[in-house]
Amino acid sequence: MRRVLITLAATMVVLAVATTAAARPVPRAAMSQWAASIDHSSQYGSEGWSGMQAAGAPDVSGCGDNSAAWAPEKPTGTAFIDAFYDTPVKPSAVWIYQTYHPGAVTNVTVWDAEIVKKKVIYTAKPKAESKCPAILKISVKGVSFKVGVVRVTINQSKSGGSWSEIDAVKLVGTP
Ligand SMILES: [Ca+2]
Repeated sequence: MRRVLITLAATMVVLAVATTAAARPVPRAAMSQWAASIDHSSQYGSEGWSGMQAAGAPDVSGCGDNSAAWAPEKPTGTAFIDAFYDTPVKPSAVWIYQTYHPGAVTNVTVWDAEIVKKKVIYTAKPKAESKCPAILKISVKGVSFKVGVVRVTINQSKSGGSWSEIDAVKLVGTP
C-alpha cells in the first residue's frame, strides 16, 4: 500500500510539472494611458497653461486658447514637453491632442523609463493646420524597448504669432 501511495505521489508530481510546462503565457493586451506628469522647456503659467495641463485625459473642448492646455512661455520659437507614464510599454501609437494652432509638432522622441535608450518616432516641418482641434495620431513601429517618456517638440513659426497649445498626450502599447 505504501509503495502504491509513493508511486501515486510521484505520478502526481510528474503530472503537475507537465501541466506547468504546457501552460502558455497569456499575451498582454495593449493599453492606452495618459501622461502622469510633465516636464517642459518652458510654460506660460505655473497653473493655467502649465506643463501639467498636458497630463491626464483631454479636458479642453473645441479649439481655442484654453488654460487647461500647455502653452510655452512665448508664442514664438521652439519648445518641448516631456510626458512621463506610469507603465512603460512597447509602443504602438502616440496621440497628441492639439487644441490651439495645431501643426506645430516637429519632433516626437521616445525614451525608456531609465532615460538610456531613445528613438525618434516622428519628424515634420511646422505648418498651419487648418483643422482645429486636431489629434496628431502617430503609428509607432520598430521600437524594441519599453517606453516611459515621450518628448513632444513644437515649432511655432507657422502659428501666426500666437501660441500652439497641447491638451494631452496618449501613449498606446503593450506592457
Ligand atoms: Ca489638458
